[in-house]
Amino acid sequence: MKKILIFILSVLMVASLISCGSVSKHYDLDDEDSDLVVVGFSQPGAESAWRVALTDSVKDNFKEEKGYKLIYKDAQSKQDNQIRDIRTFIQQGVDYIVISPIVETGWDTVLSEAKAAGIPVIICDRNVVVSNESLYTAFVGSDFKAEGESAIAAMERLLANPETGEEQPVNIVHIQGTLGSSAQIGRTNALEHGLEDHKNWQVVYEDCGEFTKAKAREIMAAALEEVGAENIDLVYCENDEEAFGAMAAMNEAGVSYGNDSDIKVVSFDAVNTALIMCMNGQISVEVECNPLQGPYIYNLISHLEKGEIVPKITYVKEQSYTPEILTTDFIETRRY
Ligand code: GYE
Repeated sequence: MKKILIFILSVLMVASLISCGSVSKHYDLDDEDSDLVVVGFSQPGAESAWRVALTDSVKDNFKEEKGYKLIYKDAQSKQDNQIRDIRTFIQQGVDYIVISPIVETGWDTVLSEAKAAGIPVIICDRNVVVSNESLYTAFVGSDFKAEGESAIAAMERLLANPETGEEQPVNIVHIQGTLGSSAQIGRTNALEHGLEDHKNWQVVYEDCGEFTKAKAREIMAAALEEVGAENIDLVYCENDEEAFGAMAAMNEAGVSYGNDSDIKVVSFDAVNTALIMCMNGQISVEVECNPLQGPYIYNLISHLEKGEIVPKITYVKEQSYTPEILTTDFIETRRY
């Protein structure tokens, strides 16, 4: 009788350990994958060529032959989906979570859950604003303030009139990125400072293009209709997709733009198609935003795997371009 009781108790103990998941990690992996380090990667969406390049860069670095298994989730441009994806990673018991946050705020609860589960979180691309910095391990991405300042400095050079030194009025159409994202905040703040410093600059039309070509095309068409092409001197697009949309709208309306025309285009990202347009003078300023962040994230996680301390903030290398410094040879060497 005693033996039967001990047997039943042991069966119950094992069963309860398995069901509450405390025996081991419990992601859906085949047995042969069990030595792999599992990384959950949460992207906000796939709204731009830039983001696809970021996804590819992360996927290329976390391969099985290097000892990693990457679980990738696309939140379809909704923060709620992204939070749900992160919760799924926590339930799966992944080893690391990498997040490119759609907007800066609203992450405290889910990041606390990851922390309570003992899963280190790397924030990449855009940043988060949280009540306690210990809710994530490290950030890798762009310095959006520096990007914006670089755009403004290039605009000052572009718009200066060296002969007269005169400050002509500059009417700007401002197409913003996803509101509340660090990329939008840094790039918009820089323009706002530029407006304060240059009393002859003014925004004549502003709307949010969600970092997409389709939205930006509608915004530019509306701006041309309401303000009139003759009253526009510059279009400040917060990413390349938006610049493509704005240029499409100007093409449709038969409005010329570019370095030799009255309407200049300024854009961020510097994906290869946009750099070619910059080299050809259609876009006057391209500020690079570097999506090749996979190697940086890989490097951080490799150090964490060895139990080493990693820097809290790592900015990726970026620069800006204007037509005269670009060549086909250079553009061909680039990977995005
Ligand atoms: O500029 C844009 C993308 O967060 C830096 O998001 C990123 C931005 C990038 O969709 O193209």
